[in-house]
Order: sequence, then structure tokens, then C-alpha cells
Amino acid sequence: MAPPATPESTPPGVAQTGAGPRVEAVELVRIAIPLVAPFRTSFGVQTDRDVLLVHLLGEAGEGWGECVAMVEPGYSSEYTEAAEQLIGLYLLPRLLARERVTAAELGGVLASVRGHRMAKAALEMAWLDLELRVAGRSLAEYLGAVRAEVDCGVSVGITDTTEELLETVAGYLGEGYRRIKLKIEPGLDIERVRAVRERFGPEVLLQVDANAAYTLEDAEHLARLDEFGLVLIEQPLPEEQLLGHAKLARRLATPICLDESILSATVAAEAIEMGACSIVNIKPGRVGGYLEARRIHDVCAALGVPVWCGGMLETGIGRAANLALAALPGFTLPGDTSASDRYFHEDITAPFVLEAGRLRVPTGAGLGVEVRRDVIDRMTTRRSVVRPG
Ligand code: OSB
Ligand code: MG
Repeated sequence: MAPPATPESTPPGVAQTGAGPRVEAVELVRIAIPLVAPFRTSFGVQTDRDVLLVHLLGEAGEGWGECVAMVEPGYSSEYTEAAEQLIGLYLLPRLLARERVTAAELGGVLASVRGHRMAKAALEMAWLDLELRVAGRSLAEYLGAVRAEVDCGVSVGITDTTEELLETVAGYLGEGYRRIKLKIEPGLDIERVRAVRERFGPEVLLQVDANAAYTLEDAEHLARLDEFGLVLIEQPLPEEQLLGHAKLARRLATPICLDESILSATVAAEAIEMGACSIVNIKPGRVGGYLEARRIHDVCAALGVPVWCGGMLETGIGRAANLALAALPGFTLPGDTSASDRYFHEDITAPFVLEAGRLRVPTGAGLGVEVRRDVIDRMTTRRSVVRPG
């Protein structure tokens, strides 16, 4: 039998053209949700999240999506306000012009808008939730999950002092996290890693994330990390520098993992082929959604490259979906899929609770979480509704 006409955008089991949910209204909700502690990276400090939520109201049910864009364009060029504007100006008009669109068709319909992957991913998540809720299927099953629970790591922000860092790491290890990731920047790197290694020993899975804070001239400096037996160094150089990462990789024993640079399955394949990375951080928001995330997983699996699920300080909505993805077979390293209480005192879904260093993958239909509308309403800073026609 001939393969489907567009195998890349229509995975098996998903309704084809003409099917898909009929969307009657799209509610865009902005919430302000405080973080339990300030989170400092090489690109800035965050004390709360300004999150854009997408709420689809269809004839057969509802669907929720979360946009992972940060309030400022520090991690990447996207930011919350721009995502909301783009969704209203360019994305929803394209989608709502059609009577029905399946989640699998959404990427194709939006392809004439370049970039803005986090904005597109938020819509895709909501579409998947609605479509799968109606079909009575979980996102995990739909994506091809093979695990009921996933190993969890935690991302530790840059602290003012080494003492504070050691206390924070001790707390997370005490809670059961299976891997520690330290945010680093020039000057707050070698000695911080040394201190954590010396205090907690060689058995702890330890890695670092530079968020593009270094240059190729820092190669010798970064090679000083080699003695600490790190699992990986994440995104040492700027997003565009694939060749730079390939050159750096030849000078480090520590494996390079890319985050910001990996924008699609095509980039992932090219980065791996040129030797820019040997491990990939998969963040669905960064790559335009869960379907592209799965394609990256497949490309990496075929090339024997381990992947793990990154995070963007998601609420319970995005966290649920990330756990479904992290349950795929190629996710062999613990991800930044931490428990709700690592981020928020109060989440907008039932909190995800760490059990022996793992989180359970939701099994309910769609994302598998009940959204707490009363909590969202209390946190809402702006709300608008878009209807077709
Ligand atoms: O680079 O992985 C990153 C948070 C916001 C933006 C970028 C990153 C991060 C994290 C935290 O490291 C991941 C998480 O726990 O959600
Ligand atoms: Mg990162």
C-alpha cells in the first residue's frame, strides 16, 4: 500500500483532512504566577512567570495549551506579548478560516508564517488536547509512550554564593531528584561545579547549562570542566553557531548537548552529522510543538543520540504534555521535568508530585489534567476571545 501523502504531518491514528474538531471560540488568557524562588540564568533573573494560555472551545469539548515563551526575549527571540499578538493577528485567522483542522494538519496550515515556534506550539497543544479528549485517547499513548513514569532531574539557577548553591542542591537531592543541572556563566562555573562535585560525590548525575554565554575563545576554559565527569554541557555557544559547537566538541571530553540551536528535526540531523552535539535537549515549545518534538526524537533514535526533555518553567498544563513526551523510548536521560512545587506554591492543575525521583505520566484523555479554572481566574491579568468568521 502507498504511504500517506504527507507522512511527516499526518502520524498514524490521527484524523485526516475534513475531520478534526470544530472550534467555536478561542480564549487567550494571560496569567501571572509567582515562582517559589527567583530563577537566575546567564540571560536574566525571573521571579514570576507571565504565561499565555490558549483555551479552545469546540462543539465536542475543550482543549488547553500553554505558550512557553518567557516575558522577555532573553532565552530566544520569542516573548509572551509577541506570541499573543502573533496568534491573534496571523495564526488564528489561518486556522479559523477552515471549518475543521486536525492537530496533525496545523503545522502545514501555519507554515506560511516563519518562525514563532512557541506561539505555534501553544496552539498545537490545545488542538491536541481537544482532539484527543474527544477521541478518548491520552497524549502519551498517541505519541508512543513506553513508560508509565519518568526519571526527573532539576535545573538549579545561579546563586549569589557557593554556600547557597550547596544548600539548594542538598535540598533537591534530599527530595529524590535523579540528576542535577547547574546553570553556569563565565566566572560562575568551574569552582561552582568543583564545589558541588566535592560535596556530593562522583555518583551524582551532574550537568551544566550555559544558555549560550560563552565563545569559542573559551574552549580552554571550558575544558577545565572535563575533570568533573559531567553528563553533558548544554548550549555553551550562541544559537546560530553549529560549526562553532562542532569545533568546541573536538576540544572537550564533556559531551555537548544543544538546546537553543535545535529548532527542528532537520537542524537536529544536521547538527549531529557535523558533530555539533552528541546529546539533544528536546523542548516542544522551542521546535513548534509535540509532533516536531517527536520527529526529533525519531531522528535522534535512528542516529543513536540520547535525548531528554527540557523545560521552560511550565505550569501543570505544559508539564503534563512534557511528561507524555518524556515517556518515549529514546528519552534515556532524566529531564527538566521537575515537580510542581519546584516552581510554584500553587499550580493551575493538580500538582505533579515527585515519587522516588519520578513523575507519573498522565493517562487521562488529552493532556490528562483537569485545569483549575478558579485558580486561573485569580491569576488572570488579561483575557480575550476570538471567534471564527
Ligand atoms: O535553558 O533549559 C533552559 C528555564 C527557562 C528557560 C530556559 C531553560 C530553563 C531551565 C529550567 O533550565 C527548566 C525547567 O525546570 O523547566
Ligand atoms: Mg537549556
